[in-house]
Amino acid sequence: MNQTATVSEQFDAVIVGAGFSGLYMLHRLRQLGLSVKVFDAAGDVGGTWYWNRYPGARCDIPTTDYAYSFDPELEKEWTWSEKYATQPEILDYLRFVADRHRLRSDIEFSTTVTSARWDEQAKRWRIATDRGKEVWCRYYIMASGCLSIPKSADIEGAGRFTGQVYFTSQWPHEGADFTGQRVAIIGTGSSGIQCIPLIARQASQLTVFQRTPNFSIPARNGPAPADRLMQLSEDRAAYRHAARWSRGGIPVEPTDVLGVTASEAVRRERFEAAWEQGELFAILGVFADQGVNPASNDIVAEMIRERIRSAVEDAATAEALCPKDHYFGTKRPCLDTGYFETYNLPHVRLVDLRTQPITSISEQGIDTADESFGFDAIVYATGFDAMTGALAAVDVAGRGGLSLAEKWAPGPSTYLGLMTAGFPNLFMITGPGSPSVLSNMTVSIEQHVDWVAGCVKDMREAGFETIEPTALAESAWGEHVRDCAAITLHPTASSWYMGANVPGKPRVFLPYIGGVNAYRQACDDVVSQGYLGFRRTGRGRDQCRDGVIRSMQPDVAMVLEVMAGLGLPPMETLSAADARALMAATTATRPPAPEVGEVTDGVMPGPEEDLPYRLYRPAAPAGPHPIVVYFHGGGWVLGDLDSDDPLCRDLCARTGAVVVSVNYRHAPEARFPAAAQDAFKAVQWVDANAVSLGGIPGQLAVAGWSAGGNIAAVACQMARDAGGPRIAGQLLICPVVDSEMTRPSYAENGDGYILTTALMRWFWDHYADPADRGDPRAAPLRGSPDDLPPACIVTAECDPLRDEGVAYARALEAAGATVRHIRARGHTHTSVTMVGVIISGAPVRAQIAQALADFFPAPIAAPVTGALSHSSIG
Ligand code: N01
Repeated sequence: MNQTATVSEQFDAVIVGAGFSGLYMLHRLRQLGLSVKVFDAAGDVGGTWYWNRYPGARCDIPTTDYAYSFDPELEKEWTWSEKYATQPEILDYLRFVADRHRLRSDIEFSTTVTSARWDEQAKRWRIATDRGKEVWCRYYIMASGCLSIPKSADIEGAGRFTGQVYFTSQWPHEGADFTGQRVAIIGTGSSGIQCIPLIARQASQLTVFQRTPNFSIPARNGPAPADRLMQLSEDRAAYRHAARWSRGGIPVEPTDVLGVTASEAVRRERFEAAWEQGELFAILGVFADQGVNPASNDIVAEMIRERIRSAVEDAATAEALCPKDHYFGTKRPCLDTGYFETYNLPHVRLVDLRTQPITSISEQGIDTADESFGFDAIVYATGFDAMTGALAAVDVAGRGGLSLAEKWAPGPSTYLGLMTAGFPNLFMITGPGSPSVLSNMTVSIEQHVDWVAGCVKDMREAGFETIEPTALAESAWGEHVRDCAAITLHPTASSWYMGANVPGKPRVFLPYIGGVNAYRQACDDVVSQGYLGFRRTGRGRDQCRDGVIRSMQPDVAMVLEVMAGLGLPPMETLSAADARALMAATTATRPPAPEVGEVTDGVMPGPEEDLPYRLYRPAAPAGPHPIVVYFHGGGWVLGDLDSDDPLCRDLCARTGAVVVSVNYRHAPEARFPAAAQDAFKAVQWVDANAVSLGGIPGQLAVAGWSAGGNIAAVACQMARDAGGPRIAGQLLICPVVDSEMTRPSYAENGDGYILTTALMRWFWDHYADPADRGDPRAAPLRGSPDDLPPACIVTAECDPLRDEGVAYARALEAAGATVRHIRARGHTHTSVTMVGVIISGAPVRAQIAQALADFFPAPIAAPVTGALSHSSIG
């Protein structure tokens, strides 16, 4: 209870913050007829643009796009003077908006919200401020910004300095005059990079203390871009619509040029164009794969480093300014005006804190390990407690007194970045788990505000008083946010996106990187599915639509979308020959597969004819090696040595085992049990010839994917029944183990995920007569599970075959076999095996490789190299 509370008022909604978010939220809620109070610690509207008044402060999204779009008249009445407007101009714009919509009357300035408590009885929030005021509200909306709580000066001795101290994030309104002064600037993020050239114009000496060099490109500021202005004047609504459904909140034509495969000329040409354009989304989109592929990223990074080296005259300073410890784009890149050239001025010096760390700040200046510097002023451009800082700055207690700070101690957890379970009716504008800082903020802000306003409207119309996400929806969204980040290079950087700039802050990737468009679609889908993932209560009603809005791995979803767009005929409508030709055509377009030590083709005797095989030998360790006999997928009809070549290489490279991929006879030319007989014969032959193949006798495992998993499982049963050979383990990736097609996974995943129910039926029809389909050599789940080798069984969440794989794992386990069951979350029947295409398959294949390696007695190397994973940077 706030003892100092003196006044208690009731509002429908309280909003914290009067920046871009808060102002528009106020406007929208007023339109709905709600009573609203906005609190802001600042003396006027503006949010981030009220506080960050340092010299050179500008937006770095073109102002044609960095503006509200909800009010077409406003757009006509306001004209930006520059491509990237200055802070004073943006602040003027926000004042103009506040005046135009008469917003100030509902805003209490110079007032900080200190606590918010949910009252379960009243179904309202009780809000306290630092002015001793207490207000009650139904909806509590944090529009407090992503970058509004400055990091404190976390450097030893910071309080001792007797000269002037400035923070870029809290710049004095009267400005600062550095004429004739010795000035230090600590920090080279966007704020530092913007103010350094301007402060250098005044100061007699400027020393920049740099901990991490940053990528920056010239902003090329000037008039607003003519092409954008023309598009806006021709069809404003269409332009804004395109922005809303773009990846970053600005209409940009995405490229499909891959850095790794583009020619040097194309690489240069694309880079030059982006460099000349001077826009963040251009330089971040030179290549389609630069955000996910280290090699492609390095092409762009190196070209930027070339520019830095040519801009800075002193070679040692240039080298110190070249970022090398993070991939380009994984820390927020900057736009600058003459930043690097500033270091050519005789009175400007760079101190590289990597080689000369600050030991402490003294009364007179800054001491490093090597030198003592005297200064008249120190400017901290050291950044913010991003994304969660302002939310956690208020003492928020939700249902049952649950503290937001405590709930989020391991890292923030939200549903859509909009709400968090346990805190009914608390909305966040651009909260963690939403695109926010990775996008054009104004577009993301409008989308959030519109969603919240729509949600409040829907609740009032339906008579609901509270809304809150379910635990399932929230945790699944968190997984989706992590899945999206995990396929990119972003988590490898020590960035503020990761919380890495604040000591002790949990390292989680805070924003949603799946794109503004994908995110907007998810929010819309939640609503169209009756507020999926939310519980809404009121007037004796309790409506809970528990569920998960996105569960598929993002790259799998992308590939499915691309494939759907190709309009290929369904396989099951083709002849076997045409289906094989289609598959071969697809195979030819795959990216390069991982290198292995040696690949040789040969033939081995089969039961009726010779069987071609391909042997993959690892580069290391030196042989002999354990051997894995591998059978490709393709429904016993399709596939060959080429179809599963990338997977075989991947298994070989990751496990350090020899992989012998066998091309068995196919249906319909050779129907059941030909494939199974070939598989068993191949296992016998490899076992008998282990030494000449470079294998270790007795260390033999079998593996297979899909129908290959079927015959691998069958070969194990046949070997058991025949008394040999001894098989050390069976790796079954999404195997066909039964002919029964009625398990729930067929109903859930029978359509839309490449392997369909119809295709599976087509496969069975080609392979086996109905009367044979219960034979354990066709449906190993029907055979005895006793005395089988240890198994690793991989099932994919979105695979019709999932449940039979689960059943086989259980059957083997029940019979006493050692079973490792790997459940590939968010994957389809085919995606785990798509080496080099589906990045999210790599961690699953790493687990598979480990399971395979574990079949063998002596530990074998399971090298995960840069080519196989991008989880590390050299
Ligand atoms: O903050 P930052 P910012 N000792 O965190 C260094 C937006 N923005 O205010 O990288 C020494 O990026 C720190 O070093 P390191 C934009 O999204 C937009 O500049 O942590 N150094 C880093 O160099 C931006 O990304 C605009 O190793 C210390 C710097 O200080 C975000 O706001 C303009 C240190 C902080 O960089 C934040 O930008 C401005 C220490 N103890 C900002 N602590 C535009 O629209 C930190 N550093 C153009």
